[in-house]
Amino acid sequence: MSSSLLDTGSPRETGRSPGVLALDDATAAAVDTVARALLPVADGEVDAPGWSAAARRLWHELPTALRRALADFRRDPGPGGALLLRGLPVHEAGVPATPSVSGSVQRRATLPASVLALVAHALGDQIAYRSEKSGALVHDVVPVPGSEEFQGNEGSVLLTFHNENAFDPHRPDYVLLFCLRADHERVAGLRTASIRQVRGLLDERHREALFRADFVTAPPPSFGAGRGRSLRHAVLSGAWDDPDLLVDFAATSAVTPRGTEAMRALQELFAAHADTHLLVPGDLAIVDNRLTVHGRTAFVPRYDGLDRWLQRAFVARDLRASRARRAGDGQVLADLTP
Ligand SMILES: O=C(O)CCC(=O)C(=O)O
Ligand SMILES: [Fe+2]
Repeated sequence: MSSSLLDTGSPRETGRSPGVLALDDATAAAVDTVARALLPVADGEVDAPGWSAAARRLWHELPTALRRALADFRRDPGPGGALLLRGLPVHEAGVPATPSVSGSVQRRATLPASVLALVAHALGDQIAYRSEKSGALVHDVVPVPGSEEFQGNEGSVLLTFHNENAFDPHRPDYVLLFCLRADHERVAGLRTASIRQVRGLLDERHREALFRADFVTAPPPSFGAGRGRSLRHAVLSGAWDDPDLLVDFAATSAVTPRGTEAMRALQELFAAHADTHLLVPGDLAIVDNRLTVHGRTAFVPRYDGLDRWLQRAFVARDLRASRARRAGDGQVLADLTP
């Protein structure tokens, strides 16, 4: 199979694997109230320690149905390894023009940033990386003029499947993607594919090859070029019948021919069994980055202020594990030292 056939993202919404929680109006209104209580804290500075500290306390005030769904997902992310929350408050009429500059982030508290922080703290601790998007906790995922072909979230061509920050031993456990605005043509699909969806379909010899430490992974372009690559690692690890997954099809390469063949087989299975989510405003997708890769189908930006706009946050389940990389026990991880 040619590589162009491997990864043709379908613009149709597919799949039923991820859990979905659609909030009713009363539940959404209750979330709105809690999110608004967070807005003025720490003078509305999202990256101030006081803001996250408040989010860590306030998420307990979220409606029970939402907290229960998040606790269940945290314990067992299900076959699809992703959870889609629908109907969260974004108040579309008040959403400003979609930014279009490279590296765009949200440092001032907004309603979507508050919702992200509350959901993040229900799952763990919100983290960021010093070298990515200037270390901010809330990232804009928007198309950027001139970056159309970029294999990163500023591009608009097909974005191949990846575990987020796969090269980093302290990669996030969860990636949160909150939709403020869909693309004009409603064809940009967030795609998710979990190893649980395809593990039973992998040939035994491919599975065995993927369990070997025969792979290396380079940092993504969002970290800037030339930051070296990971130590050799396995793509599958842990339980033979329910493994963890670590791969980025744009950045991981095998050091053996059988590894290359096995990665290709895995990529074909993901392409065939992925779930595609055409996110609309108020949808928040939570991807379990230990089991699930994600990507995005292509779309055509217009750069008219009404382009697709997601806001993104990362979560670590065990913040302590990265303490040596976090000055002052903050939430921003320093670069990996070579
Ligand atoms: O644009 C998307 O739907 C996903 C982009 C992505 O992979 C990311 O922001 O981590
Ligand atoms: Fe990503």
